[in-house]
Amino acid sequence: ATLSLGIAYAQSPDLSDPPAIEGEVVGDHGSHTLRMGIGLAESSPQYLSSQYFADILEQRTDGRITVDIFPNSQLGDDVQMMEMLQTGSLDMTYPSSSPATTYVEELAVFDLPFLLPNREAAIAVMQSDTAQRMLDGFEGSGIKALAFSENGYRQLSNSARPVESPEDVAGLDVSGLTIRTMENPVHLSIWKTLGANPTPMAFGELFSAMEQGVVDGQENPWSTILTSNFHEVQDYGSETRHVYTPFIMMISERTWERMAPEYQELVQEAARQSAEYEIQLATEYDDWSREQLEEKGMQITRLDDEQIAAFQEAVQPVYDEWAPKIGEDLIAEIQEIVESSSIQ
Ligand code: KDG
Repeated sequence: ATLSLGIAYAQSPDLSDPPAIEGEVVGDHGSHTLRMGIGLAESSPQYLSSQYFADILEQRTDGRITVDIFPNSQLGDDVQMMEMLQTGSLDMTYPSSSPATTYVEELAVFDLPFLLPNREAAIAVMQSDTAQRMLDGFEGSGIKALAFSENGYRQLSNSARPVESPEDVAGLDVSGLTIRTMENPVHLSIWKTLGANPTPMAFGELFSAMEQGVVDGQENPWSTILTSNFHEVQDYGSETRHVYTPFIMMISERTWERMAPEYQELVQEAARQSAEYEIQLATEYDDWSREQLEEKGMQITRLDDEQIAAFQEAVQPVYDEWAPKIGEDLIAEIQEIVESSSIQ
C-alpha cells in the first residue's frame, strides 16, 4: 500500500497504513534537512512511522523540511546518538527510554518488570501528565524530547534451549543463559536476579554477538526480533512480556532553536501524529510478528498465567532494590493511571 508520496508503509494486508496527511501548508521559514538516526530496520514500525513523520513535514512545508532517516544503528547506538544530539552533530534520534534514564531518572519506572499489565495501561501512561513531565525533564540537556511511542513488550529469545521458567534461564544442571541487555541498571538487575549472565551491549552489535555465540540470547519485542532477523541466529522464543519499554522521539535543542516557531509547532504535531501511528502499527505487529517468526521456524513458547506469575515472583527482589531509588510516589502515580485505564 502507498500514500501520497508513493512510499510503501504496511508490509502486509494485516497491517495499517497511516492516516492521510491533513492540514495546510505552513508559511515559508526557510529550508531544513533533518538527519535522524534510528536503531531498527526499514521494515520496523519505528522506521515506517518515522517515514510518516518525514512525509508530514515534507508535505506540509512544500518540501522545505526534509527528514533523512538512517536505520540499523548506522550512525551509532542509542547512547552515542543522544550525545550527538547534545553536541548538535545529529538532528534527531529515536531511542528506547531505558538508555535515556541517564538524562531523566524518572524514566527508569518503565524498566520495572511487570509494571504495565496491558497495552491500554501502557498507552494511558505514555499519554499522561506524568509522561509529559518526563519529556519536559530533558530541558536544558541539549535534547528536546518530542513524544513517547511503543517499543513494546519485551520477549526472551535464545539459541540454547526452550525457556518456560526462571529455572530454565538460570539452568540448573547447565550454565545460566548469557543475555544481552540494554545499557540500563534495572535490566541488568532483572537478568542477574533470574540467574542469567547479563551483558549490556549496544543494539547494533547484537546480531553478530549472537551469531558468534558471544551471547546466547536477548530480549526485545517480537517485531524487533523479526525485522532485525534475529530468528536466523535464535531458535527459541518465550513470550515473557517482562517489561514494556517505550521509544522517545528526540530532536537536538540546537536544531530546534534554529527553527521558526511555526516550524517547531509543526514538528511537535508531526511527532505526535507519527507516534500515534507507530503505536497502532506496533500493536498490530506484535502478534503478526510472532506468527511470522513461527512460520520461519522459531520455536516459540507461550507462557500461561501461572508461568508468568513464576517469573513475576522471581523478580520481586528487583522491585525491592529499585522501587525506593526510582521513587515509591512515582510508582504509585503510575499504578493509579494503570488502574483508572482498566476501569474505563
Ligand atoms: O532505535 C531504537 C533501538 O536502537 C533500540 O532502542 C532498540 O529496544 C532496543 C534495544 O534492545 O536496544
